[in-house]
Amino acid sequence: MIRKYVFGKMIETEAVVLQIQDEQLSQFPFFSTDEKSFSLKLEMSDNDKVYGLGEAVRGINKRGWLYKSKCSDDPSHTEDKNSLYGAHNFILLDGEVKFGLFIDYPGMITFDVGYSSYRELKITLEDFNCEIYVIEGESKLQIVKEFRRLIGTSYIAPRWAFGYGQSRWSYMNADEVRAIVSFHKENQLPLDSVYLDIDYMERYKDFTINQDAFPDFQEFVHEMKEQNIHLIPIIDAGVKIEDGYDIYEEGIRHDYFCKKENGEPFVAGVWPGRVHFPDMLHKDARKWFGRSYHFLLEKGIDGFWNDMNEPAIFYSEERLQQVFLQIQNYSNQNLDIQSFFSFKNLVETINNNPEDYKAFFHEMNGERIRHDQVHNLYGYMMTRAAGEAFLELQPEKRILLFSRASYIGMHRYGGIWTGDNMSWWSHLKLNIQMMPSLNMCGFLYSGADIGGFGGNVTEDLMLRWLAFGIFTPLLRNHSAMGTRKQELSEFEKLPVFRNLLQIRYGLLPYIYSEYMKSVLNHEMYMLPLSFVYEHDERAAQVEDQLMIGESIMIAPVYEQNARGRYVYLPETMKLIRMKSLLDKQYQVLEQGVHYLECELDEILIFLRPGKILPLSKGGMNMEEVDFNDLSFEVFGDRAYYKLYQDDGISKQYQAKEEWKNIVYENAVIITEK
Ligand code: MIG
Repeated sequence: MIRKYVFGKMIETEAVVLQIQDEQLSQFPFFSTDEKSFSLKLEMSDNDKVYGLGEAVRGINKRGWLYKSKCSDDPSHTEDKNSLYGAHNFILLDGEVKFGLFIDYPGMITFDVGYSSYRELKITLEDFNCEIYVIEGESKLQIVKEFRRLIGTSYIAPRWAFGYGQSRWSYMNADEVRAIVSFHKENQLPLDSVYLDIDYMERYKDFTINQDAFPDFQEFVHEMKEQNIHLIPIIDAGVKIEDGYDIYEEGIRHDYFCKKENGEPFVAGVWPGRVHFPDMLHKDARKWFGRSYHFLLEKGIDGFWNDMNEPAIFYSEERLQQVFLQIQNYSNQNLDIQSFFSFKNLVETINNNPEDYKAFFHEMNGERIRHDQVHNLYGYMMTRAAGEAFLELQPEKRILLFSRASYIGMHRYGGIWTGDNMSWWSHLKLNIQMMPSLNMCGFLYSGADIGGFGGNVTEDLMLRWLAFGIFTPLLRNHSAMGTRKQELSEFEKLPVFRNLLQIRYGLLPYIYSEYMKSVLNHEMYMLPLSFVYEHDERAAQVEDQLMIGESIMIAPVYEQNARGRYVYLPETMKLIRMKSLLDKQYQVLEQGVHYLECELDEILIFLRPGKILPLSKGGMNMEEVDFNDLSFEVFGDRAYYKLYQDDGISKQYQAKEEWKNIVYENAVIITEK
């Protein structure tokens, strides 16, 4: 059951797709509301758990910390932070009362989830112009399902986007890309896509190509396609200010950029130096920006990643000038502790400065709105711009699209990647813990930079991260300039990497089927154990194992030098220990806790009783995977699976009646329509 409460007058976000009748505010359930401090309060019992918040730091159960919904360009995802790139205002309280809460509000929200006081959940907004949905249901999964129905069907990626993607900031020219592709071919390492970071552009200008690096880009895209490789270029939010640059000139001509108070376009510094921000919240500007992707689509490009769309601001022109002026006051001075730190602070607070987000404006449906009030919509609307344009330009085809910044609602247009993590073991764990929360909020096509973006990876970390990554829909190895290289060619244990990737391609019929079913049924593809074993208190304590779809559980190793780990089984399961698609060992394990060895070259998959895991024979890319030539892992005398299949690229999704029934009985598999 979904109930809607309207406080004041919300700035439209279009996060919700269902029409729901408003309820009386005086009947607002569970919480006490305080109109003066713009807050909602609820007393929790000691054992209450709080799930959700999508892209956020810390564990699966969010209790005990303070989170802020505020899309932030912050590459340091440490435990002490309160915000990451996304703003996902959905929480689920699981305790004596059980309900979901979605706060539709485009400004900043603070979720104090038992941080100030362990027993109190306090949610504070900047004003009380919002719409709040309270969702009740029988189980956590039921609540999530209702919520997802409310916000509409998640984005569906093309099937090839479930293959392995290789990325780095940046491959500087076509030959560097060719070298990766041939390395993968020569070494039988599967590969479906190579990502192009900012250097493919001409001096970081959106919708341009660096002609020296990629002399005939269209021909190159074609050459890669012949080898079944998709090139995925990045698009940045800021548009370079430069006379003669068509995108800049069009934006100025039509008045499509965000403005300062005085009506002039706002100037920020990002990659290309001075830029303007397209007003993604302005309908016509959005249409224009989206259509600009045509420049790459027409060259055969079929996937994009949208970056820097919090939007990230290195500096604003005004602030920069002020800082230069103020800094002069410090020269020739004897800097004592105070003056030294204020001097240092001047430069350190120059990027993403909160004041700058108050210095520019949007035009939404004829109304002028200050950016900070709608901050969390910017990345969403940039991605929506692209998504809507794709519908118009290539209506029949699925285009890969994911974004860094996001808000709920964006999940209908694209996926997300979780931004600039580090090559740290703790960030592998964060990746594991964040995935189910993202799924709750509708971001099913998502993943982290595998191996870590910043910092230097080691072979064991890469192996363990990949061993988890092969279960995430977006499977991309990405790393930053200046870090140790982390292409697979850099490592010694190539055969192990080959096997891990082969296992991914073997699992694809299952992964894709479960992903599609989750999208179409408004369910989760990666779940906390407690969402499947609803009343198992022990399962609710497990923060480092996940259910993947309906048949399996995983328990990744995420600690340095660990050669195994403790695993909790909520019920008897069949362990499939895989070294490769052909090397599998089985063991039935009773319900309870087990210590299991897991070497660097092994994947542990736990198959539930009565369930089936379909496997393909693998392949070097998605084209080579035969989705009809399947084998089946089965646990129990009778087992059952519903298999979803389609062509992976058109929008002719398979209707539920057509999903295949796979039945195992009397020691044989029967597949029926
Ligand atoms: O300020 O385009 O998160 O994936 O490689 C860094 C360069 C800008 C941030 C993205 C990262 C990308 C990088 N970008």
